Amino acid sequence: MPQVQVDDSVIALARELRDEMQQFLNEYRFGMREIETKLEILRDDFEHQHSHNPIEHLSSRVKSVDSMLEKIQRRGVAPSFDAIREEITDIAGVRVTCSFVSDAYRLFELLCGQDDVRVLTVKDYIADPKPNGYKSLHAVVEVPVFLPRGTVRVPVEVQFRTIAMDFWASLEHKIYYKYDKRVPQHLLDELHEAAITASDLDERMERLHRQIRGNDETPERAPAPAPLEISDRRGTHAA
Ligand code: 0O2
Repeated sequence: MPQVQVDDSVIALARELRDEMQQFLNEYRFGMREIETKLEILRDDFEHQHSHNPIEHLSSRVKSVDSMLEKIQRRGVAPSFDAIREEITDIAGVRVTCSFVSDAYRLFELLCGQDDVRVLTVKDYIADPKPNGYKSLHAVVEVPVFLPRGTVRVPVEVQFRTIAMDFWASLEHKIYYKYDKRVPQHLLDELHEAAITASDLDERMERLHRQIRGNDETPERAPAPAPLEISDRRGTHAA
């Protein structure tokens, strides 16, 4: 193996890069925390007002450096922090797992309607599932983070889904990686069927829930979302 000479200047450069990377990732961590707090407040208030907790589970993550590098390469993004900031909008991610489809849309509207939240893109894979059956409502939102050196606006990808959609997505993800992205057709078919079953279960559970609460005039399908209106109102676009 070739020997690499490491002198003081190389070490100083490595430290500088490490510090810059830490600061870069910290901004995403802070943005993620702002969104989590907003969602926790909505959950607590909702529970107090309506005796119903719309959030089953909240989780968050900052993308791993490996996964970030893979996306940078795949998308041909220039290797600068500014370019990455501009192009990769899912470095900070929050996942909101709800009991019912209507809760997912309600939380989406309540979060995206807040004055300091700017909606960048919306992808409604609940209304329009991916061909493999994947369902979730994705929104990339920008929140201000107030730091001693000034305010930075941080994009955070928020995924809203039900427990059934989450169960499906986590199994699909495991299968996808187990087969190194080359999943046999019979498993793909089964996954697709399972996605339909999960969707049926969501509808039945929501119907039952409304009957129990004395409100059974629900349409067969969960109410349609209004992401376009929200995006339009804010002068942004829906993807
Ligand atoms: P992780 O580990 O969750 O971060 P991309 O595919 O990322 O280049 P884009 O437009 O950013 O393009 O993707 P999109 O459609 O908004 O979806 C991004 C995230 O949604 C994924 O993140 C997954 O979390 C989830 N997702 C999207 N499609 C599927 C799917 O078919 N199956 C499952 N299980 N999850 C999906 P990452 O970065 O892949 O992973």
